[in-house]
Amino acid sequence: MSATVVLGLAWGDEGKGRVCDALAADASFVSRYSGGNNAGHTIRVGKEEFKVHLIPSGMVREGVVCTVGNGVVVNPEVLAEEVGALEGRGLEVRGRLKVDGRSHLILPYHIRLDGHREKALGKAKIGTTNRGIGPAYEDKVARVGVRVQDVFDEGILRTKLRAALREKNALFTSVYDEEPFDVEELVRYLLSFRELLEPMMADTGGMLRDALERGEEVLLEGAQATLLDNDFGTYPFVTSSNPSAGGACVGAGIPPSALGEVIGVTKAYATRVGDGPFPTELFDETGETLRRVGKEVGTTTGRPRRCGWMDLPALQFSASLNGITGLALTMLDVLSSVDEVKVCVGYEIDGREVRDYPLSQTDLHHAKPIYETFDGWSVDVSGCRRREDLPEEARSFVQFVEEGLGAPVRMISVGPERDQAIVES
Ligand code: 2SA
Ligand code: MG
Repeated sequence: MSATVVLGLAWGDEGKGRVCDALAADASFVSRYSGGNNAGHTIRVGKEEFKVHLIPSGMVREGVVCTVGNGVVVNPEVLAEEVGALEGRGLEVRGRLKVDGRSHLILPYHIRLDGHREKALGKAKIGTTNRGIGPAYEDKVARVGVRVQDVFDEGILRTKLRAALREKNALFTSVYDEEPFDVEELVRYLLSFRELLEPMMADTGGMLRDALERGEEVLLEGAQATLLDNDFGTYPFVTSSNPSAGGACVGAGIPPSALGEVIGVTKAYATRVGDGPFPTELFDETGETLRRVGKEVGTTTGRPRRCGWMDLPALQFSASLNGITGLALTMLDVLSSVDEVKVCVGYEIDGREVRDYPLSQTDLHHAKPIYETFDGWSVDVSGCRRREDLPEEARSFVQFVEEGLGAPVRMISVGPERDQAIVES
């Protein structure tokens, strides 16, 4: 047995929660390894819909232990809210949820800074979720972060908060003309989470390594996606962590040799929420249709998502970077709403024809997609459970994507319900 990573190949919201939920049936652990409550994972169980932002989506599977890895940034208020909300709906959460003692905390000053940064960027804003993600990771790298374990040592906590606020309070008061943060108030605030965190705090990487040693299946649940990766995404329009497969090992605390499968998830079209280049974005009726039929609204912020056609060179870059061993193609049913389906297979950049995803950000901003057009199928595919059940046009599209990305399709989603999927082994 080994660890399986489920990650997004584009800009997020590919339906990773859904794919994880299906794979969690065979797993004993599901772990988040990057990001924080900027994620929004939706899982449907019968008539019930669960939305989680911080807690791994494996929580809705009874018996699965969920871990929030060292690479995740944890807002303790959101943790408390999500635990309460899931327990309120009858799920057993506390006994099955572990949070790494090395995880960094998102504190109120991070959220305030996130807002100020965006305002200062003006038109060049990133379009963050305003959850304090970037500033929390900055503090981690700058070595002034506060970690989950610090909550259990009041002296250390005070010292660290003082260090974290030294420059920030000067900024808040002199540049933004705001009240400074009070260290003692923050100490009290954080101590109030001791009761919640104490039974949850663990060496989650150690737990996963032990489980792997025992031959159990571990699922690593990606958040955001490869093209939002701080190193490999459309920088600076990215998040501040590494959602790609390399980040899974560092953020979950397991060795690279433990990775077995890497499942890349992509929608049958493309969406992006937040700013940044998106060559295949549609500004017409078709884009509207995809947004309406696909219910493309941000799970965390409620922002309408930008919609467009699948960008194959971008996905090929992601597939290669992550070394995907399998593919999950989601929202195929949404394409039943359009007459023809397009896939970008290259770009025209300042008069040149280019087949590969560009390295240069300037090129990406200038890239005009070159499309391959497929006949639409315009019939309801939600009842299909085998690939043979799909209309021929849809089968050709799936095969084209599968061949283009060089990895076998493991799952095709054909509707929002848990069972509305074609599963291939
Ligand atoms: P941040 O907040 O610093 O991570 O924002 C940086 C960029 O990363 C994008 N980002 C996301 N993109 C898609 N989905 C995300 N999760 C939510 C969802 C988003 C929402 O599932 O719908 O509700 O708006 C997510 N999280 C971060 C973000 O848009 C910035 O471009
Ligand atoms: Mg999402």
